[in-house]
This record gives sequence, C-alpha cells and structure tokens, in this order.
Amino acid sequence: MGFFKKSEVKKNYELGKDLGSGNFAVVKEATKTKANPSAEIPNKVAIKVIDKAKVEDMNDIQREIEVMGMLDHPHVIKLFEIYDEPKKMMLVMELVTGGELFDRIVAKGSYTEADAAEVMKTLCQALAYMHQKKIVHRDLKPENILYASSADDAPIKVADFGLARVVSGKEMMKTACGTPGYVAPEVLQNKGYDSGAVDVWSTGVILYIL
Ligand code: PIT
Repeated sequence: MGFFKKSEVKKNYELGKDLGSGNFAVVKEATKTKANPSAEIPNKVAIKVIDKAKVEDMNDIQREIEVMGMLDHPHVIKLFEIYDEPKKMMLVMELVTGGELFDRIVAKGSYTEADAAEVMKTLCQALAYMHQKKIVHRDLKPENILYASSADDAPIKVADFGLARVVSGKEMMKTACGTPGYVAPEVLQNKGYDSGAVDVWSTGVILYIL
C-alpha cells in the first residue's frame, strides 16, 4: 500500500496535545515539519497512535485502515498516511477541533429542529456515500461525530472506523457489536442482520436524542 511508511513519524511531525484516548490508542494533535514533502497533507493533523502491545488482533487495525483508505468525503475524517513503527502504528488523519456532537448536545440541552435537521442532512450524506462504497460503520453515536471547528455552524465529520466493515453484496452480518442504546434490535437478536440498515437505526437514535 503506497500509504505505508516505515520511517519514524517524528521525522515528519511534531506531536502536540492529546485530543482523546481509547483502550489501545491516543489521538494527538500534530504539526508537519519541513522534512515532510507531501503537499496534500495540511500543516496541522490528528495522529492516532496505536500501541501494538495492547491490540489483541492487528487484523482489526488493518481493517480500520483499509476502510478509511477507501473514503474521501467532506463529512468523513480523512486518512492521509500511516507510519508502521516496531511498537506503534500511527494513523495521520484530518484534524478537527470542534469536539464531539455528544458534548454539544450536553452543552445545549437540546437542538432546535433546524439545527437537528442540518446535522441529520449531513450525516445522511456521509452515510449514503459510505454505503454506496459498501462500507458500514456499525458504531454511529454522538461520541463518534465530530465538529470541524468550534463555530456554531461548523460542519460535522464521521469518525472512528474501528468497527466498520466492507461488505460484499447481500450477505448478512452476524457479529453483535456497537454501543448499547444505539444498536439495532436485529443485531441484538443475533440471527444475522442486513449490514446497511444498522447504521440507519443508529442515525434514528441520534435524531431522537437531538
Ligand atoms: C480528530 C480530532 C479528534 C479525534 C479524531 C480526529 C479521531 C478520529 C478517528 C478515530 C478513529 C478512527 C477514525 C478517526 O477510526 O478529537 O481530528 O479511531
């Protein structure tokens, strides 16, 4: 994959403050240094630093990279490049600074119908794009929807493709996954489910919350 680099991430980026963290990864703000020749990458990025020792199955990371690498949309966090170091895998991604939809809902209490409609329209556009590429996210929730900036009318971007899959044709999915509260009932029933529909269910829950 043209996207993989063996060199150290520190040769091309200066790592800054933490933006968030999960079980086996931290997302940090980073700035491109002069050494980096790639002109398409903006000066400021977000880098997901994955601790290989803490990942149970590196295939999961491989899949996340595969999915993100297929996506190029104004409302989906973009993946620019990857650094595969002995102990860490670094995903260089688009930087957004507006925080999670989750925190804005908490701060506002509730959205006006017009604001909720704007979020929904954008989310549906991103979802239609992903589904057309046969990608299902499987963990849509306000924590995984980020605002581009702190502006009131900033656009949203879909993030976290850790559970996402590329699906081939009409086959059913079987793995029960996602986040309680946002998971479609057919996923919980464990009899197999139509892949795309589960994202639509989660989107409906998000609309209800807004
Ligand atoms: C940012 C700012 C921020 C978090 C992120 C990006 C994280 C994005 C992300 C995380 C994933 C993934 C895709 C995107 O698969 O506060 O610019 O685990």
